[in-house]
Amino acid sequence: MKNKCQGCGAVVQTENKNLPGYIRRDVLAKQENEFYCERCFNLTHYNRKIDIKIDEEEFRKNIEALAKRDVLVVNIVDIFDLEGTVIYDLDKLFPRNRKLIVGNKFDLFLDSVKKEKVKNYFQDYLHRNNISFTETILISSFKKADIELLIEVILRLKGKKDVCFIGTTNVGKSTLINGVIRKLGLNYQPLTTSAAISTTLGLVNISLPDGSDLIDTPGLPNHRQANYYLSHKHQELLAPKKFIRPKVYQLLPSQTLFIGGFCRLDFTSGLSSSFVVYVPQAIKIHRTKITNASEFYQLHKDDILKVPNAEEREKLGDFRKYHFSFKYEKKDISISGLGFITLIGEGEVDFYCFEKIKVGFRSAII
Ligand SMILES: Nc1nc2c(ncn2[C@@H]2O[C@H](COP(=O)(O)OP(=O)(O)O)[C@@H](O)[C@H]2O)c(=O)[nH]1
Ligand SMILES: [Mg+2]
Repeated sequence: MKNKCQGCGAVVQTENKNLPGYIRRDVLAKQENEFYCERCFNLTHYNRKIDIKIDEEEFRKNIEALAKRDVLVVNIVDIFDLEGTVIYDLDKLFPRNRKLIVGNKFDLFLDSVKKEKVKNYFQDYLHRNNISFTETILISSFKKADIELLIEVILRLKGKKDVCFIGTTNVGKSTLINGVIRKLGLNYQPLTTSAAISTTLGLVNISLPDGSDLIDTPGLPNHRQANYYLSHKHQELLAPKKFIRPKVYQLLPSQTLFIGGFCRLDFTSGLSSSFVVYVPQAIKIHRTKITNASEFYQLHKDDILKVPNAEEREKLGDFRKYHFSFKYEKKDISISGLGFITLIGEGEVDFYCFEKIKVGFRSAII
């Protein structure tokens, strides 16, 4: 009998409910080959979550073991949160391996967005950050044709080697592996996936038809992504299952936009400009005057803005202030785990966001 949970890869144990891999002794006795731990069962059937965070050391340990082997590395990133999910020391972690870097969740962009353009941006970003790769692709876990493309590229690059999927938490590694299992008709139960972070807890091995292994790994904990600090319910709000509809605001200097209770954008000077907000539907966007903004936040952070709540704000730390200028060229302010705001026009912006969340300023991705 196997000794690992098929859903999350945790080594099974019958002693402590609050540790990874727990399963009741009597339930375990009835299992044959593949089984799920209690946490995976609850997560899959009742969407009930037991919070277990794996630490970075655990991630590094898995990676070191894999790096010693001659595996094809498939690094999944979330193309909607590129800056927040790229692994900047990928080359150091895998100095010798071939690397396929996959931009997942492309479905979050509208259909009208040109894949080629985003792909160029993606590759350019990797080059600028000195991250080497054998190939890149842009896909969505939810599109059959994309899973076929992913399989085709992996088979072409892997030769006889094993393949491991790595990435930060929540980029869709396990969802993609489930797509591969389904598409190839492999005899495995699906891995556990969820909007909660740290769903996968150990290595999961899937045998491919040629006898090599496909390995799922726990994600690298992402301390600079908003969802790391949120409740399970709010993590779900930030994991949309289909495209994000942009919301356009035409602002005059002296106006403010709140992006939920996460960020505040003060348009301090310039010409009337467009601010296009790409964040999940459930996040409330509110426009007001700069002169009213502080008072508005104090009064309405819990009823109108709502997310994050008081407990989450505590974890997210203080607001940090940024200053951005834009003119001629379209720019994005990216907010890791939330989305981005495209600035079109001319002006100066003071931007506030919780210090723990990674904020970037870039040429517009679309
Ligand atoms: N919109 C969108 N969501 C995805 C995609 N792939 C995965 N997800 C969602 O992202 C969350 C994390 O997925 P999971 O496979 O558990 O990520 P892992 O931590 O990398 O294994 C889940 O809510 C998935 O449904 C995708 O291609 N598009
Ligand atoms: Mg996973």
